[in-house]
Amino acid sequence: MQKPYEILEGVIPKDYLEKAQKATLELKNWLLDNALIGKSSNLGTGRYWRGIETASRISPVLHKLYTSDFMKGIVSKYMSEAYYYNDQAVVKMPKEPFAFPSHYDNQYAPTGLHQINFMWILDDITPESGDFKIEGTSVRLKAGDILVLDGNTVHCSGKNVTDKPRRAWACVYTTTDPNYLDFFSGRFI
Ligand SMILES: O=C(O)CCC(=O)C(=O)O
Repeated sequence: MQKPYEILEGVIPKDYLEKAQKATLELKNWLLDNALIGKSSNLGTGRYWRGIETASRISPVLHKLYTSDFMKGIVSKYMSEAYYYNDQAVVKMPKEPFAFPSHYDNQYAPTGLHQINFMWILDDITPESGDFKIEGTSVRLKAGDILVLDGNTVHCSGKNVTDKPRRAWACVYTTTDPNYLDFFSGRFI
């Protein structure tokens, strides 16, 4: 993509937003209730951590949205070819020690694989709910927005110190077939 990021304000239809809010929170509760963090997993990197990788392998609701015509319409504005790769539920529970150090998404993939992250914002992101910084600057994001983040754009986020969960869902596609570890593979566009 041309710019490091773009914010598509209020683009998620209300019923999709509600479905994703519910599904991501259910996944996080499943992860916590079963004390899975740190255990080996057959999703993504092979170990459960606080974010849930390839979430739509577990959630049929998220799978429908990750592969939907709605996403196709948005993704096709940025990518002439797109492959499934990862959809990650990022739910920060109240006071959970869950923050992202400065990183760019492509650093976690093999050299040459380029990702674009279409992050569904499911709750408002404020300095208190997990300050989101892109290239060093805080950005305000609202429930219903999609943050389109190029895989080379440096970003980070803080802990959620509010008393409510803060949910986001990263729908990530690659410009070439990833065919890599246990992530998704296959053509979307
Ligand atoms: O939701 C967040 O706080 C950050 C997520 C993130 O950095 C990522 O998915 O790469």
